[in-house]
Amino acid sequence: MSSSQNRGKAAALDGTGLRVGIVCGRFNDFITERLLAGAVAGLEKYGAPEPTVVWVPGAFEIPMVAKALAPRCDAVIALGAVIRGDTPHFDFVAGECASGLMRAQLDTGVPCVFGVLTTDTVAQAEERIDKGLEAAETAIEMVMLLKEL
Ligand code: INI
Repeated sequence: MSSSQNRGKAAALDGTGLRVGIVCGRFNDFITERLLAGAVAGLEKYGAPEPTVVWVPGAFEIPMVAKALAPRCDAVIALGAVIRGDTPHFDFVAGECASGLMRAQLDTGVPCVFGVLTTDTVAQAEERIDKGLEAAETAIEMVMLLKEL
C-alpha cells in the first residue's frame, strides 16, 4: 500500500472486543465460501471475537439482513459474488446490493463494508479473493475511526 493510500489509517488495527456480523451470499458459493474464510481469518488476526455469520440466498438479499444485524454489531461485513456472465440481472443485483448497503450504514450509523465482488468472469472473481481479508481490515479500521471522531 502506498503512503498516500495509508494516510490516516490507524497505526495498528485492533479488533479486540468488536462485535462483527457477516452477511454472506450463497449464490456463487464456490467464491463466497473463500471470501468468508478470508474475512474470518482477518478478524482473528486482529484479535476480534468470532463473528456472527448469516447466509442469504444472494447479493440482492444482503442489505436487508445487514440492516437487521447492524444494531447488534460494531460493524457488518457483506460478502457476495455477482458475476456478469450473460445476464442483465447483474446490473440490478450489483447496483441494489451496493446502494442498499450504503443506505443500511447511513441509516444505522454502523459501518457496512462492501466485500461484494462484481466481476465479468469467474477468473476475475478468483483474482480478487483477498477481498474477504480486506473487508475485515476495513471493518476494524472504520470502527476505530468512528470512535475517534
Ligand atoms: N446473486 C448473486 O449473489 N450473484 C449473482 O451473480 C447473481 N446472478 O447473477 O443472478 C445473483 N442473483 C440472485 C439474487 O441475488 C437474488 O438472490 C435473487 O434474484 C432472488 O431475490
